[in-house]
Amino acid sequence: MNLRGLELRRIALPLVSPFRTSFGTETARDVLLVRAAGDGAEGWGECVAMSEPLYSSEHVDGAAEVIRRFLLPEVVALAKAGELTVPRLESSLERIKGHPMAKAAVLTALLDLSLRESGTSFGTYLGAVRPTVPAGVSVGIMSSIPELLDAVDGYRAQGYVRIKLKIEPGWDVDAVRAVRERFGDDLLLQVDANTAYTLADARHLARLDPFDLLLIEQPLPEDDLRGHAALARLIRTPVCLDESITSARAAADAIALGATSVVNVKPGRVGGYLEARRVHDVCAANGVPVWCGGMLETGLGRAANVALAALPNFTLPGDTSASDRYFARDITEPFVLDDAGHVALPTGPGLGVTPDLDYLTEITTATEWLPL
Ligand code: OSB
Ligand code: MG
Repeated sequence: MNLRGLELRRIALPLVSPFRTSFGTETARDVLLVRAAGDGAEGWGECVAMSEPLYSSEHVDGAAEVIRRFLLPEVVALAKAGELTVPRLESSLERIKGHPMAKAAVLTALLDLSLRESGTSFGTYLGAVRPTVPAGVSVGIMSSIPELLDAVDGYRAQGYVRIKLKIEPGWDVDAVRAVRERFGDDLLLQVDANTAYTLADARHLARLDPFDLLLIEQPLPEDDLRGHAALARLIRTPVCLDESITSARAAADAIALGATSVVNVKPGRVGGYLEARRVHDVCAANGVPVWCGGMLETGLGRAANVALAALPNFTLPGDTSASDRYFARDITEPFVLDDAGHVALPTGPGLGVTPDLDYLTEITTATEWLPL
């Protein structure tokens, strides 16, 4: 890999509708993109940190600062030694604590560059076993039940094979009951609390038991593995962890404790696609199914996620929705749902999609060139 430098590019991309979770409302994506410039080829990595540290401790300004100040020197040192490969960089970055989303963005840009150079697709590199993956959709908290039912109805009409409802205290049992009653028992349905409850809510959360949910995602705080294990013994709905799973080791720990029986895999949260694959592997070895989460990615991040979601132990539909669920216009060729409610893996080298540079220029709010 012959790297000339990294470009940090910040873009502002409006969402088609506000996305409300228990931690806040998002109306536009504020995305940091990393472009790895080689000789001829280039690679892209999307940083999934949000503007504010409300999902996890990272945020976009912080990620940019960490990349320029702490990650770039590691890249430079390996490049100068003629030893720059993605696996080596991943281990060099271990000495920098935390900041998995910043690391994932840099590692993904370099992985994309090296795969484009070798003519290998992300799917082939990661070990994909299917050409398409089933798509679910994450439905935000709404201001009324009729509004929620309309939204779910619309997504079902588009072909989404699984619905995930965002929940919080005051928007949980009634919302789930309404969706179950309206759309029937066959609908694949799950909920995501983004840490909004405590173990004291166990009896309340047990009221979701009759609705046969696939899972409840991250009901309790990120660092409360013991609480999740206790909750899992008090409710019938399977507990799935998102925020808590920060590495393959964390996944192994959570499984051993009985804190999770399904795992949401998000590459940004665990520091990139190599670690995401290890999370997949450790879950597979323990008989724990996984699915691919999302962070409202553009087509660049989505391309890599869809490739990951084609690994064998991704047995549940992911939050790998079509581009138009998020954006009126994506920055790459759009991802679309096929007749079966699946999204196809790009087949070209690397991510297999390219950003539209004219459109990118239009929505860019800042760029910074970091030469090697
Ligand atoms: O918890 O899964 C989450 C979006 C942003 C931050 C956290 C989460 C989400 C989603 C949306 O649920 C998933 C998507 O469609 O990208
Ligand atoms: Mg989640």
